[in-house]
Amino acid sequence: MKLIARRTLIAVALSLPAFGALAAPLTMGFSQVGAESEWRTANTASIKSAAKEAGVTLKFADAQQKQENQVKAIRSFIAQKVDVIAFSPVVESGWDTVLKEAQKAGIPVILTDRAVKVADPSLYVTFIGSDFVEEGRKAAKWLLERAAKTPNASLNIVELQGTVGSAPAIDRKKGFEEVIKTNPKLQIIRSQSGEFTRAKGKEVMESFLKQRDKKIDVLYAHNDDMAIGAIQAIEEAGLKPGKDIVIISIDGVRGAFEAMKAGKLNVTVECNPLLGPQLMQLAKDVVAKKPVEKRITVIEGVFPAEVAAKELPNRKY
Ligand code: GYE
Repeated sequence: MKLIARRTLIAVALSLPAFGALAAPLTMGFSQVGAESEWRTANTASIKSAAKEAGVTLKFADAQQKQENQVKAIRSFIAQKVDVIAFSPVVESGWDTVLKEAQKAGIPVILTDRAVKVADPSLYVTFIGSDFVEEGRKAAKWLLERAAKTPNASLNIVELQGTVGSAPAIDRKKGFEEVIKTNPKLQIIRSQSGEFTRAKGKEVMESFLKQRDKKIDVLYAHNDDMAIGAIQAIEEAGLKPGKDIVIISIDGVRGAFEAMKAGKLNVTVECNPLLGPQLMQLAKDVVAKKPVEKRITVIEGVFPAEVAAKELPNRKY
């Protein structure tokens, strides 16, 4: 009798949350793409603060937009025997080998922000991030509606693509093209990578503007930072961004709202970088072997310049 009572007591005590909290904190190895944009800075801040809040020990590595650095970081997380690896893959392909190594070591992998193309989807547990194809479609739909106001005019579009081979660059191009091809008056006349940075966005826009064979009516930039860089190039060329050239971009960072308020950017499609809290919860569930969805998307909006002044104070990144 006495024995049973004591056992029950121990069982109850072990299930109390206080005992759970005494367990060793979960260790996460996180390999970040880099610090290429305002979006990325907000994403990193969200992950770091959410880890602190959730009591997760975070080993954070910045890959400076290089896949080889990410592979190295993942290998070092495996060697350190972390509980879970999370990463935002700079490009889509080339991950099979290193992910197999993680799987062999029994360390679960969570993808955040960007997707990968792997032959065996069991190489990662889950992917949390935006639907980039849909973002491209939203950008194009905004343009179609605007173009409908001047049905006879042809519009020449230049495109600043993100990092070559990255999921957001591939998908944002795909979604945009899918929608604009429904109106033959809309044509992409030039398209080049600006690597998701302001500096490169400016440089590529300068080269677009120098080629004077065709008038540029619209700029579609795969992120706000490249659009902001391009705005500078357009102004230096003596043109009015947002007026002489209509500008569409993606992310919805503070800098974009400021540019819209100043009348220099026409619309931004939201892409939410604040993935930290959800990622930490997911990591805990994954380590506890709870079932999780294979694909978790983020709900996002579209913000035209007309609402920029009203929305700016509400923006969290
Ligand atoms: O749009 C861009 C960043 O992967 C969604 O990467 C992210 C993209 C974001 O550099 O600004």
